Amino acid sequence: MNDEAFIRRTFELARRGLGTTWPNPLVGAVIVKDGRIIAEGSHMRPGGPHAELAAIEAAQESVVGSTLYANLEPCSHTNKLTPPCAQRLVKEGIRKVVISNLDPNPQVNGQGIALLQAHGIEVVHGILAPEGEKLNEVFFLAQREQRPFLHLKVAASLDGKMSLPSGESQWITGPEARAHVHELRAQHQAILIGGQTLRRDNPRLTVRIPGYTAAQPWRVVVTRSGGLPEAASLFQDEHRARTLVYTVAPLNFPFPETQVTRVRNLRDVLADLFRRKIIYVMLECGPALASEVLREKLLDRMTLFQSPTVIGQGQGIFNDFTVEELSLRPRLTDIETRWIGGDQLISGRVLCSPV
Ligand code: AOF
Ligand code: ZN
Repeated sequence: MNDEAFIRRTFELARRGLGTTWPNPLVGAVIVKDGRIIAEGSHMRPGGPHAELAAIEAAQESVVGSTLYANLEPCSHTNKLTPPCAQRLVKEGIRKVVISNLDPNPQVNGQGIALLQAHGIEVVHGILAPEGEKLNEVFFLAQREQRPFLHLKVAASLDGKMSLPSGESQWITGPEARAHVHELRAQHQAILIGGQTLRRDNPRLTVRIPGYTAAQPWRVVVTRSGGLPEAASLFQDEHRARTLVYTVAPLNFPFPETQVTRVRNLRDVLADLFRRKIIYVMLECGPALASEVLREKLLDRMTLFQSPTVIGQGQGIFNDFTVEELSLRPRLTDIETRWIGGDQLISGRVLCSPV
């Protein structure tokens, strides 16, 4: 096996933590001696062992003189939950470290590598770097922009409609696509909707997968008017302490468990979520909020479940969004498509720069 193959293995190991590592990155590590893997590790949860440490602890033989592969630069900062990895690798007598990406966390960002090199460890970086970036697109964006990554999920018809003019939208896509939404919810830290969707659909926004025991995502409601129905499931069900409300207008809310925060705009909402270490948010909102997020150039990924049916008059996904000229229209890049039951999944990164 060569460097790329070992780094690919670290990607697989990293993915084991998908949904449970936030706000930490997805990291996998393998330790290689005489060309064969002697130990593997994954980072699984914040506060838990980093991937490098998990691999060291899994080793059944001495790691002295071996090569450690990891998709992310080993950390070197000390003001945090767990001990730094770079110092540990030095102590363990690792001879060489091969990684995919630098850690964009300003407290690491090259310093992990510098520490290793200062102790005579050979470091190679940049192996499969674009794939590594994609794997950690959420963590990297959050670190660079200091805000959560926003992922819009929508179900729509061939003609891009989410509902009839009456608001009826249950169900545009089939049962397989709807089940897949629960898999997506489980990967995110929070599901965000607007007041309009709350009033119209009274959604639960929970993960409903048989045997699912991990934490439920936060449910986030953003409202301008403050007019929210108190009987809504989000304020009444057993997860009501996991509901956050952001309101522009003053709001007197009778539920002590639901945290209400006054904001001026969407940026304030994102700043507060980020302060709470919420970095991966799925939007299950309607056209008004989806359009605002797009206008503000804050949409990072969009996943569309497109049903091969026609709705005609109805609510378009981005009804309140206007482009001045075609060359300025937002578009998806790095697209993945596949069929989920009778609906097509189309997912990609959102680009708002001119064509
Ligand atoms: C690594 N390996 O497996 C991870 C790293 O709060 P802590 O102690 O878990 O530290 C979190 C920071 O460490 C996180 O922001 C990121 O910069 C880095 N994550 N680094 O060497 C790992 N998960
Ligand atoms: Zn670390």
